[in-house]
Amino acid sequence: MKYHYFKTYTVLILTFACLVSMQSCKPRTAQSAAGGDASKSFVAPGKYDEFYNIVSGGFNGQVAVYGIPSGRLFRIIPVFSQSPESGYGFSEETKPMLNTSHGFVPWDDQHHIALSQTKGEHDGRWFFANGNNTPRLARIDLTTFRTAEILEIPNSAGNHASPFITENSEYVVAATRFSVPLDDQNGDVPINTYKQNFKGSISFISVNPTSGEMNIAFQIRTPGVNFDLSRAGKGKSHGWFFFSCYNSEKANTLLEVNASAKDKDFVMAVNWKKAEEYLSAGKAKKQSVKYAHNVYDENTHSATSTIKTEVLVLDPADCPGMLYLIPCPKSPHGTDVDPTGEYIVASGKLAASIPVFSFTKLQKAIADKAFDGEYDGIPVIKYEAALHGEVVKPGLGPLHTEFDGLGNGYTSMFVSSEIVKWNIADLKVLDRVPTYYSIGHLSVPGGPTAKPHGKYMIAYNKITKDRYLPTGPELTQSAQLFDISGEKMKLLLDFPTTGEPHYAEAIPAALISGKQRKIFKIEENTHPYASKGEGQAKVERKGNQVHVWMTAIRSHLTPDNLEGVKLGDEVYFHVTNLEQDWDVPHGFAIKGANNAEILIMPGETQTLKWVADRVGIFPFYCTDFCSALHQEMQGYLRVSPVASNTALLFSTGTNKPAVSTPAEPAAEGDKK
Ligand code: K7E
Ligand code: CUA
Repeated sequence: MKYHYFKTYTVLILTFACLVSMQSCKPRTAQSAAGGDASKSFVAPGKYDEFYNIVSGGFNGQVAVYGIPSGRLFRIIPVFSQSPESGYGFSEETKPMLNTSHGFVPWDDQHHIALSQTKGEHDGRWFFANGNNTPRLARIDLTTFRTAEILEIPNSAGNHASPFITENSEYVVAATRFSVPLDDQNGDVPINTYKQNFKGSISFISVNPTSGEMNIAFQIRTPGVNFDLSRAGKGKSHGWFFFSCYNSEKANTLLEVNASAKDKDFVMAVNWKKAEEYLSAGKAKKQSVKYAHNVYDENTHSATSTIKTEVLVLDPADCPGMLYLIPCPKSPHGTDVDPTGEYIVASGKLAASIPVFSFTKLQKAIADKAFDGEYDGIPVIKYEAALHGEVVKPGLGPLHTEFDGLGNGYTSMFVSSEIVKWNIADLKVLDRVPTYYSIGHLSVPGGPTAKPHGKYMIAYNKITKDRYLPTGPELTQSAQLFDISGEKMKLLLDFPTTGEPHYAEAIPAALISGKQRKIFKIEENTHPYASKGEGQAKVERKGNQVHVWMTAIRSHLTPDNLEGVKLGDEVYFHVTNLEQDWDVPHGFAIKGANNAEILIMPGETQTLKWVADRVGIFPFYCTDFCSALHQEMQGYLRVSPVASNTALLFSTGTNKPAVSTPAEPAAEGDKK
């Protein structure tokens, strides 16, 4: 179990709750949950799912794609972690994607995703994904289902409140979970000087409307709180962002207790249109920082990593009217905005009710200066002045809320393991349904947009317990599909998931399925080591580097006999897949390689680096079962001692030299 924080409270609060009322403390077993209407989730063989479900991978650093309603797993997209399946992060071309100011970082903790939007609706172009640990933001292209770009976030430590997107994908935001000393300050300070030296940061990352390319437009320096989650305003609240923050106590130790001391933390309301005005008025200051910006090019089939050194920073002290704080009970986790943009729902993990704020009231409160003092110079709005109302006794441990577009909110309750449906206008609880067990995030297709698609709801649970066949100390992760088309929520299906899912979004398949990239055109391949035909296959030596221009086509590799490599040589296999048919990858692997295979799509070139660590014969082969003669798709590389005079030779189908020479005895020093 990964959420120790919650686990402690689970026991405490459940015990307490069971004493006070028996609500939701009935023992639930797999048996009592039987009766899911599986037929509604059945997708017949050969038929397609209605939605793609794009699901964060948590500590596996990847993103998984499932079909809804079937729950079938289609693909795991490598994002922040190396993937031996595709060679992502192992091939020479993709290694730069995982470069950071800390060097090569082949893993991250991936919590939230955000699908691109136009006019508040899904447009099916890209999705964005956060790396929590070494703060990064990725953009994934929905025509290739591949990571196209990764941007490191400076002045951040724990990129949790990220990525959240505006109505027209103007910005994705990335706010730091951990406040820390700024990157250009001496960070060698006593930890107990937190209150003086630690600062928060919110980054506004612009998205190029054509290419999707990301750029840190500006950052806002904030008090040293912990940012948790966020949503952009929409409709009438377009131009605003709402962030949940906790640890307004600014504790630096035992946060479990010390960050729960105050009755209320905050929702921070950010007027980003105002921030833009201050930016154009020249109010931002340049700060020296260091962060990596990595971009993958589909023509060179290679990523480049650029280190950037500057960021523009807005200080709230210079920018009145840009930030406001709304008090919010008990360590708020999710902050969600309803489809109209009028209501902001903030879920305090330890709160007994769910406050729903009104954007209209918030604007009035600001105009009337209905403030309750300041926090670090930022006006604190009177709680009641911004409050639409509270959902009373919704359940225990509210975390996240999604919407159906019919005026209802659906809130996940971690502690009482249920989803509660409530009406946004009158705040009445309409229905509740148990989840198995301890739900974290939930997803309604289109839930965060202005026009939810509704119909289904998926729960991503934190505890699996007895739902599946056991698999040793760690059980599979568990999602559950519900039908929300009627008044009552109905369980349809359990399906296991990979990694540890946090947030997910679902999008109608029709918005994506028709624009899939099928091949890379070989004539558009500008990789410097591409061979656009077998005639271009060759081998060249540069010092102790040997470059092999290799081609792959059903069912042979060219060249497939290679001699003249010497002990200690670095061999670069640049393999071009000459196929121009959909779904005909070839793979490449060689014995003793200290990395993974590479998997090369039609028309693409990818490079595997291999070091000759001993004298001998090394077979290599295609790893993807590509044809009836796939098992014949193989070759040999000969490694000779350093002092040998074996000539550099390569061939396919003929023997070069016609009569082979035996290897010279190994010279002293060649043996390993
Ligand atoms: Cu898992 Cu969104 Cu990181 Cu809540 S967070 S569950
Ligand atoms: Cu190519 Cu198997």
